[in-house]
Amino acid sequence: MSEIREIQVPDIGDFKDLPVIEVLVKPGDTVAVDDPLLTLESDKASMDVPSSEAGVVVSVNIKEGDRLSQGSLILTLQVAVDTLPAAQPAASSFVETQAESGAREVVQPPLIGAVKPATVAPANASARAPHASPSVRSYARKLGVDVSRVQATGKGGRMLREDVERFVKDALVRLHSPGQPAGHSGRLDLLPWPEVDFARFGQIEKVALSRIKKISGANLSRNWVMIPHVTNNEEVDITELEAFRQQLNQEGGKEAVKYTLLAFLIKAAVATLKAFPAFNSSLGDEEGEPILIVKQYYHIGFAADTPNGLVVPVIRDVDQKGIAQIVSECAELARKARDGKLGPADMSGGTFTVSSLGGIGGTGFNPIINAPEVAILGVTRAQIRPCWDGQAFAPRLILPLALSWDHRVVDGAAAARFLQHLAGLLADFRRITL
Ligand code: CAO
Repeated sequence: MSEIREIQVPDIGDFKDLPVIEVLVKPGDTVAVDDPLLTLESDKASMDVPSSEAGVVVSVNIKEGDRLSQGSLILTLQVAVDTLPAAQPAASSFVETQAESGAREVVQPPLIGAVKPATVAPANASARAPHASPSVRSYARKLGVDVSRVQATGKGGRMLREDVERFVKDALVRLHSPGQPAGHSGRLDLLPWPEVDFARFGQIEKVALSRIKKISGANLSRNWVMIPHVTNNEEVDITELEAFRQQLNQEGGKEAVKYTLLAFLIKAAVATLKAFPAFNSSLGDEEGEPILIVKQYYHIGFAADTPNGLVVPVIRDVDQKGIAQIVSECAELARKARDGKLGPADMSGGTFTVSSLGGIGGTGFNPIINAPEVAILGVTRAQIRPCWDGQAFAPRLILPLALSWDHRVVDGAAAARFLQHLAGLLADFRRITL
């Protein structure tokens, strides 16, 4: 069974009337979910619009030079009804490829969420990011080639089948290059991934990864490999803060918000970022020289666990908001996250992330930095502990904190000071007003 579906331009943030600079499919082409259909160009960047469904192209309703906005009809697709993927928010299908200048520019959040990661252009790239037709992408997939690493030589930066083949040949030559002692080549020189026939050892079940898991997995791997992470740990006495939170919740009338620890953590994190601006920055590049881009706005992401995987919605301008507003925005974004309704705008622009596992448990973990941010705060479960007050042991509520930071941007002393400052605010929240 099949039916004809209309594929439209998904949520592309604030962009409108963007010109089509390339149409990548024609009637009769078979496309998979995420295969690029066309390329749009804004004044800052070019971006691929991938297919939200798999099928055979029946008609293409746009041509080069047309101007498109969210909702514009791109094409019609013959879709096999019984093999339809789970519905995804249209907003999740936006892919930005490369800034016009050739430098990489990320408008959408590159770590986690329903947004496809931006393609990483090689550091010295001066040409456009490659575009590959569905058949070339499928060929690359078959050979296990990551198309973002292939140098495209076709017209208009288009990737050819030959480009994929050359990439594979070069990789093989490098693998067998003589005179290069293992581990001294500057490359990772990793062993191939073990291939095991698991079914030989017992019963197995194959489960497809959700779209969010595929995207976040790719981003987390990149961040883990490319960022020199260090994690500092701290414990903070939040006995008074918890009593204050409970009091606020007891005072609340019918319409009152439920004050969460997360909201206080986010507020205190922003006060600490103001005192240590390097933690609210991103590494950049200007004419080949590394620079630090220090942001003077405070948009805080928080990790939210959903049935389909991890997403990071962002609360904007936290420095201008009170705890009650942060609480309601967290609740609304967490609800949208669980319902799979977060759009790119809900997940972009973050400057720092808080990942709280406190509601679940644990005594500590090392969170992975949400690039291009440079630090992330991990929080686990607060526990009552006997603490020495100078005369006796007293029961105190102790909260474990973990701060992972990018060692290219900050150092251990700065991280220790950051955590001390944060702990001081959480231990006595009145200090946030100072
Ligand atoms: N210590 C002790 N108790 C805590 C706590 C902490 N650090 N943090 C929360 N709690 C308590 C809350 O007070 C609440 O209890 P009450 O209902 O009695 O008040 C309960 O745990 C549930 O809290 P919650 O975690 O569900 O709610 P939240 O507002 O604190 O967090 C959210 C919301 C979205 C952060 C959370 O639902 C979530 O998704 N957490 C997982 C994040 C995650 O996966 N991080 C890992 C990323 S790396 O893979």
